[in-house]
Amino acid sequence: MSSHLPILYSFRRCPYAMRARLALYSSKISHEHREINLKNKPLEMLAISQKGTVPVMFLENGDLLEESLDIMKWAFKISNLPTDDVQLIQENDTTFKQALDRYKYPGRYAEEIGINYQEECEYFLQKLENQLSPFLRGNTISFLDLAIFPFVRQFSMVNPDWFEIQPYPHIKVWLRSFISSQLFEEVMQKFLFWTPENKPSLVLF
Ligand SMILES: N[C@@H](CCC(=O)N[C@@H](CS)C(=O)NCC(=O)O)C(=O)O
Repeated sequence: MSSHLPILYSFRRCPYAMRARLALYSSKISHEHREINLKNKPLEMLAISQKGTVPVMFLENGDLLEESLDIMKWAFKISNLPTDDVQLIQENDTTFKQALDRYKYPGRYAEEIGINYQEECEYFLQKLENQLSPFLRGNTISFLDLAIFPFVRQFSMVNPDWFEIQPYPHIKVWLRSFISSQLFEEVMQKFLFWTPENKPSLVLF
């Protein structure tokens, strides 16, 4: 069964999928949500997007958005909100994300000997701490906040007791304001894994 809405293939805890959903929900874009099992990806998704990562968004006109930032930009364009393509997002997606994966999963990567990945992550956190006022672009939540927040949340959850006593007052307020928001609650709602037989899960605005 299918709807006539854009289709989002997503995974609840994936930070890339989370940023895409944050943009879709804050832009109030109705869509069909397809929750996937990363260990058993549906053939329907792999047939349209061979690279096999989420999020993937399949538009009504047949276009495909295979990068989370492209989904965000598409959503923001529709709702006439300004997008952002700054160095900070690039840094988040490269050096910070690499260090975060190694901090989160010690022993999984070969090159980690002698490197303190928590400290590596903190170079980036310090930049955010200095820029937050109270959001990354001033008084209102912007594209930049939505793009980066899920990754910093992940960092804060690796060792929450340690994080709680670190001197990042602005980041902590920023994280709390997101985590306690209605937007975040909506974006984190739970869906069963999608199957073609079941009724589609529609997110309607
Ligand atoms: N550059 C991609 C990265 C997406 C990505 O790596 N997503 C992860 C989940 S968080 C994934 O789908 N990995 C494939 C897998 O685990 O098989 C984007 O921004 O959308």
